[in-house]
Formats: sequence, C-alpha cells, structure tokens
Amino acid sequence: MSSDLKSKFLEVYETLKSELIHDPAFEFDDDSRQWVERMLDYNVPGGKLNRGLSVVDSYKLLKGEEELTEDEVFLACALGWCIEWLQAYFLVLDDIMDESRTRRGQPCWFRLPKVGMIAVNDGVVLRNHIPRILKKHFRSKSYYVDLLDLFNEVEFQTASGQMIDLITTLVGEKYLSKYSLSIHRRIVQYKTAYYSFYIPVACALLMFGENLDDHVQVKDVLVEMGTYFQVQDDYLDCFGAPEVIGKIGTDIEDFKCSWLVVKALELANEEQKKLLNENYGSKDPGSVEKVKELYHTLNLQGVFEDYENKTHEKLVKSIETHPSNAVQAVLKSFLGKIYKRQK
Ligand code: GPP
Ligand code: MG
Ligand code: MG
Ligand code: MG
Repeated sequence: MSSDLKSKFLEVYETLKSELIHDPAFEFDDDSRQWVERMLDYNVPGGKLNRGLSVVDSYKLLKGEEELTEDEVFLACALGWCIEWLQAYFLVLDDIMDESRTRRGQPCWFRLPKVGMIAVNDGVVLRNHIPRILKKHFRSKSYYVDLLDLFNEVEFQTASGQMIDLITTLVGEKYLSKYSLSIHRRIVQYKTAYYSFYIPVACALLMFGENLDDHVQVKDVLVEMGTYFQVQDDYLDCFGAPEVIGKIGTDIEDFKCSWLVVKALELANEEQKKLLNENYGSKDPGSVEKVKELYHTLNLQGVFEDYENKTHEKLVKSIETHPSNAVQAVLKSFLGKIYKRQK
C-alpha cells in the first residue's frame, strides 16, 4: 500500500466527516456538531485501516493495468470508510459489552468521563452514518441497492455472531464442557469474518460491476481467512503485547469461548481441567494468572504456531484453485497482510 494512497484515503475521511457534520437532515448547533466530530475522530480513523484500504486495493487489482480515475479512487475510498465506520460502531459497543479498558492505545470511548453510556447512542449514530454516506455518493449507481443489502446482511451476521459470543458466557451457566472448536467456529465466523474479510472484497466486486452470487468461492475463502484472523485475535488477547495490539485482553475474565480455552480443554489432563474450571471467567488477577500459566504449560504458543502455518498453507492452496488471476491476487494480498501479524 503506497503512502500516497493512504494519504488520499485519509483525505476522503475529512471530506466524509465534513459532509456528515453538515448533514442538512439535522439542524446541528455548535455543541452537537462538535460532539459528532470528536466522536468520529476518536473512534473511526485510529485503527490499522486494513479493512478500508482493502477495498481500494482490491478494486485496483480487479481493474488490472488500467489506471483508476479520480472519481473511482474517491468512491472506493468512500466504501472503504463505510467499513471503517461499521467497525467503529461495532467496537464502541463491543467494548461496553466486554467491559474492556483500552482500544487502539487509548481508553475505550465509553470510559471517558464525559461519555459513559452516551457511547451507546454514539454507536447508533455511527451505524446510521453508513447509509447517509451511501445515499450521498452511490444513490445513482446501478449497484446501490446491492450495496445497501450487503451492509444490512453483514450487520445481521455480525450481530448474530456477537449474540452467541455473549450468551455462551451467561452467568449461572459457566461450565467449560460446553465449549468446543465447532462452537468457537460458529461464533467467529459470524462475529468477525463477514465484516472483516468478506465485505471489503464484496464492495470492490460490486463497484466493478460483478454479481455477488457469482462469487461464492471467493466468499468461502474469505470466511476461512476471517476465521483464522479471529483465532489470531484470541491468541493475541492473551499472548500479544498490549502496547502493540493497543488493547488489554479480557477473554479470560469474560469467560469467552476463545480458541485458547478450547485448545486448553482439548490438551488438559483432569487436574488441569479442574484448575481451568475453578479459575476461568474470574476477574481476580490471581485466577487470571493461573489460567495464563496453564496456557504456557500446555505450550499453546507452539500449538498456535502450528495452526497458523497449516492454515496459511491450506488457504494458499485453496486460493490457487481460483480461475481468475486478478481474484487470486486480491485474496493473496489479503492473506499477506495478516499472516503472522503481531497486532
Ligand atoms: C470481535 O470480537 C467482534 C466484534 C468487534 C463484533 C462486535 C459486534 C457487535 C454487533 C457489537 P472481540 O471482542 O474479540 O474483539 P476485540 O478483541 O477487538 O475486543
Ligand atoms: Mg471485545
Ligand atoms: Mg467481544
Ligand atoms: Mg478479542
């Protein structure tokens, strides 16, 4: 990704933000305008921007040799930002639900004293900005309806995944024996893969004039990649450096059906299972430490490394069966961005 493209992408953010805080559908006053601007600057542009930039990247690869017009660059960036908005909306709410402390190296938005539960409404506002951006810039396009439908479908999938992520942790039903790789897979496929991997490529395909029904194989590979991405997220929650990943893990405290606990359950002897049952899902730092020690004893770092290598190999193989070189390039570029990621 050229730094040129990244600065262009950030320029488009300023344009979209300015349009949103001058949206004629609402009579902004100074306070409300300032609130939205601060809220957007705090929550939308501060991440890795991988999802957003991937739309531009993918569209370029689909076009091949042909140079993008100024207009195409703007539209691809705008779609990329819609995904970043979607991500900001999910993260603002996810951090409340997961009782997280930090995100992207700063306190979670709802942790700011002036914000608190206003963050819930900010999430709703972020979510509503997406159709406003789409209406302003894509209303006259032949693929407008498909875009709206895509964002709606993916939001539904993500919210459903988030729901199963949350209800598996319900107090009073905290027994680990219900956790398995197949439950984990279902959760992460829905809560992460569609909005992180499928939607950027689907946006590029729609803009390129393709019919998404013709790209089921692409979707399947991207969902596999998204699942791998969330396994990495689960791994980094415990083994990542908070300064690098920008957030402090909460999966053990939250009794999450994380890939790590599923693997630990597979490998543990009876005594170790007992330790897990007694300490997993507790907010007590001593209990959390005991779980982490067990993860080390079971060499989950090695188990993860092995999983990562095998998954990478499998993904490359399945990408290489795709008939189009341009599509292969899109998928490989995606995989390259996340393979062995540290954040
Ligand atoms: C990532 O889970 C999943 C999401 C951010 C989707 C949230 C969906 C909603 C409908 C709110 P995670 O909790 O493991 O992410 P992180 O580790 O970044 O907190
Ligand atoms: Mg979370
Ligand atoms: Mg979560
Ligand atoms: Mg996580």
